[in-house]
Amino acid sequence: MATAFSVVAIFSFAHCSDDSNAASDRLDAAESVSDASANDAAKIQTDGATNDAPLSTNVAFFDDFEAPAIDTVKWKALGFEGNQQPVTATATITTDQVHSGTRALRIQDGFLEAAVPSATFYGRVFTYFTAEPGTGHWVGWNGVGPGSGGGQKTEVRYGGHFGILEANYFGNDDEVISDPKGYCAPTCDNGVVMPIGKWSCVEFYYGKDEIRFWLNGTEVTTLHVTSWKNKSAPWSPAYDHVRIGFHNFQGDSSKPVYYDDVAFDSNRIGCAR
Ligand SMILES: [Ca+2]
Repeated sequence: MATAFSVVAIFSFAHCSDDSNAASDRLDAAESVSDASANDAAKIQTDGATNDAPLSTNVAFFDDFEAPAIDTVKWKALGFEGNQQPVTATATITTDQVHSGTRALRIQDGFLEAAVPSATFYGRVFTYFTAEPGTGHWVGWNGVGPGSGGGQKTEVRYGGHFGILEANYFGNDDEVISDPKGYCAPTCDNGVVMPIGKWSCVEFYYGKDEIRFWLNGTEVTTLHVTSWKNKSAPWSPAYDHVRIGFHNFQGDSSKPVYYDDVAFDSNRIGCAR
């Protein structure tokens, strides 16, 4: 198993499809982060379910998905990464799982894209993963800007790989793994896992040659990236759009992922509003 997660495997995703039991062997530390924040999220969810005041005020962009259809002024629905033409079926309004009110966003293998609120920006989403993403490479949250080649945009991505959260840079597919050992050598056992079957508060920051990530109010400091393994600054594009969604490059993308109470702003938003 250890050799399957070698540095060589980083550059050959085809070798990373071994969906072992690693996901069930997470560090206690990662679990405690999830548990602590889950309490906060559950409290907010309870408040939201009673149709109290909106969770977010005074932010540049906010959507609680309470309208009966996707707001096409705010959002454009896309297919999965690398297949970016509009695919409206990937994003629907649902009552299946809600964080606030009576409706939320349901994503099925694709992304919603919005214009960024400012050149550097923070995002806050509540998200509900219905299934363990497995050890394949998956993406959930992207800051995008013009690419050097004029084709697919430069995508600065947060998601997961090897069963734990990670950051990923496209076009060179550089990765930063949430395991403090980095690049999973020899294992990814110290990484931070995405909670499953519960609402989680995910926050991200896209700055100039800097990105940061928080899970349920606690920063995943191993995902604070200022320089990639194979690409030093300047590397950040002139961000023009932000995407939320889900796609698994090497695994099952058929399970829905839910979003609610999405906010973007030039200042950090936090999970409490
Ligand atoms: Ca809602």
